[in-house]
Amino acid sequence: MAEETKVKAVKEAKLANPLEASIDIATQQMIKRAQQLKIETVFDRAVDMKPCNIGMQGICCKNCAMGPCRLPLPKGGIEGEDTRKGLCGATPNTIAARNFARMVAAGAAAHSDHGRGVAETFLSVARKEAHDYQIKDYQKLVAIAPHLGVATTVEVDGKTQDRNLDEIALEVAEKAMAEWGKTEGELSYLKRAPKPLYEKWKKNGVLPRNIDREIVDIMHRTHMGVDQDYKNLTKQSTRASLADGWGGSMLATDLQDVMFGTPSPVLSEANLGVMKADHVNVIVHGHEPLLSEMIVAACQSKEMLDYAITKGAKGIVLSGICCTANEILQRHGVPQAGTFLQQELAIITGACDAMVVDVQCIFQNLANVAKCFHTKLITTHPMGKMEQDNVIHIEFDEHYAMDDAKKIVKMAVDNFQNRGTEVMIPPYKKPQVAGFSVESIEYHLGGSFRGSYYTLNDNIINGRIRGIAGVVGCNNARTKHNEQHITIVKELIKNDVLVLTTGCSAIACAMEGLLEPESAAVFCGPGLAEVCEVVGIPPVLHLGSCVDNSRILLAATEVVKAGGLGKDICDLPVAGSAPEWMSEKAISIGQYFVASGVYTVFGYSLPVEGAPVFKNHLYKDHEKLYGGMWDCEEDPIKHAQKMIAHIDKKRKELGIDKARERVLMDMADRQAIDL
Ligand code: NFS
Repeated sequence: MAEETKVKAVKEAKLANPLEASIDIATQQMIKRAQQLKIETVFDRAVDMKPCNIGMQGICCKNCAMGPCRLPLPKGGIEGEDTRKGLCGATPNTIAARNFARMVAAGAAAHSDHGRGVAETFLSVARKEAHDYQIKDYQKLVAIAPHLGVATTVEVDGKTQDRNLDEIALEVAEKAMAEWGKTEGELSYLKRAPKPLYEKWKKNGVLPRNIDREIVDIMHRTHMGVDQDYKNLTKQSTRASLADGWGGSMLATDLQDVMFGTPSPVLSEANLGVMKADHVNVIVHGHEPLLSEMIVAACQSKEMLDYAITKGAKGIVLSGICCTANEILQRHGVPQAGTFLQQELAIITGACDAMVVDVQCIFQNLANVAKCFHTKLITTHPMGKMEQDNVIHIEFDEHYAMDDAKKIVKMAVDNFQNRGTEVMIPPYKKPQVAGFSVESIEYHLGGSFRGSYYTLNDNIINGRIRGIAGVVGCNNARTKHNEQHITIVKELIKNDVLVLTTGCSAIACAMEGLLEPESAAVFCGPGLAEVCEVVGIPPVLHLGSCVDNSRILLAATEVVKAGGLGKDICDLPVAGSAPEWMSEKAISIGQYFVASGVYTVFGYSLPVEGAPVFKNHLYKDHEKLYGGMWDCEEDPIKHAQKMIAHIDKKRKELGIDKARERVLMDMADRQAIDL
């Protein structure tokens, strides 16, 4: 293309309307700022390029070179027999189920490979080869050991004694590593699920054998000419997703807790306004906390702080984007600069001296944006490099973790003096209380004497808390940034539904002030407001990153164990939601929530619309198989109301719907309820 035409094409590209792109004022201001500086962002690209309608419906097959075969639904729907087929004869159901399975495989691989990295580092720690890390939470180590078949006591002279902790750590590390590739048996953590759920998985033939195998299995069976039965394909999607939720993700969470500490409530802040113009700003973005844990320590070290002062800065502000942000927020109270869709905007402030990225959810366009400023963009993972020449690669090695972290922070400090005059940090941020975990919920909601889930269950039974919702997942530039998350969460808490949140949804809630305990009085129904005020918690509990969705599975299991609300997760008045999902990881999460018995509603659109029979399998048949099922609803109020309707259906089945009508019960009321 001639240079002139090229420039014209760029000029004619449509620009996003900031007010339509986001509900967040800091984001709106920065989109405007980017447009003034003629820097293109994802928001502009989203108005300039529309998604492919056939791909969106899930019915484009590009698994062989006879295609891509595209099987759009005829206008007005199918009348009579559905005769659509690809060159090989693949039906829309086969194609959509194959595409769905590949999304599950990619999502499970991303979470589980993250988990593998953590397990490898943990093994180095247990072998005393990675000196910058230690075991911080021995209590958790001892708690998870039996689930991996590791004994925590030994018999000496006929007496039972506690086993040496170093020995336990080493065996836990080895057993954990084996989960990715063991040749026999099934994943060890599956038995942590309620027994009826485990039995359902067994009956349906979906107990994962090992983590890697279930992912490879999907890649094989979705190759041209293998599995051509949407039900059989989806069965394998379930198996691989369970290997993620109850395998790779759960191991990642557990081992991170053991090494870096199990989260407990912390006070922090969220949104771009956490950056400071007179400080060195380091932003970590991505997913794996191995390096970012070290960067936290390096940024807080006297050596680096003194160094920053010699360079004319008042200090160092570390903040995070995406799930890395959630990891270091939960354990250290490090503030969050923003969600997935704000990554380019953080650089456009002109005050980001270094952005350090590892894997997942990182825009390649960050490199183009960084070129317009002084920002050093540093990739750190052997798997995550960028082709642009302004990107610096510093490969992280867990054996020299602190050295690597200091090198990176020093680079940011040295870069402080290179800032241009174009600094604009939007002055918006909100305080938040984050840092919840299965353990800290038990402590907070269980009361100081009991430390259990009984009090939570009591409050659900007596109707003060109508139910529990997990609201999780991404931003998607095809929806208004944060609008769905916030509208849905507000509607849920208004109706006395306690919300557990992770991922970018949690950051969105924090930016809106919903993670402040004070928000209970403003936004909650009377029952939930009362519980939150008495206990001193926000109505939206931040449980961490997306791999920490495993915490939601275990919290639900604890609720089952505490009694009075049925025998399985599918009996509970709970529902799940990913309002603005975009990543393949979200599909894997959705599938393991559904297969664990949770009614799960996605926003935006699911790639199943072009294959109605397959869609019906996910939305209806799954309820019979696992007790949970998929749904999709774009309208946020209807979305929340569908979740509430499901919660009410479960309350009715449990016979506690009457309690809700009265909400506050006396002793006689309680005795009248036959559970
Ligand atoms: Ni989850 Fe976390 Fe955010 Fe979505 Fe990406 S950061 S792992 S995938 S975008 S929630």
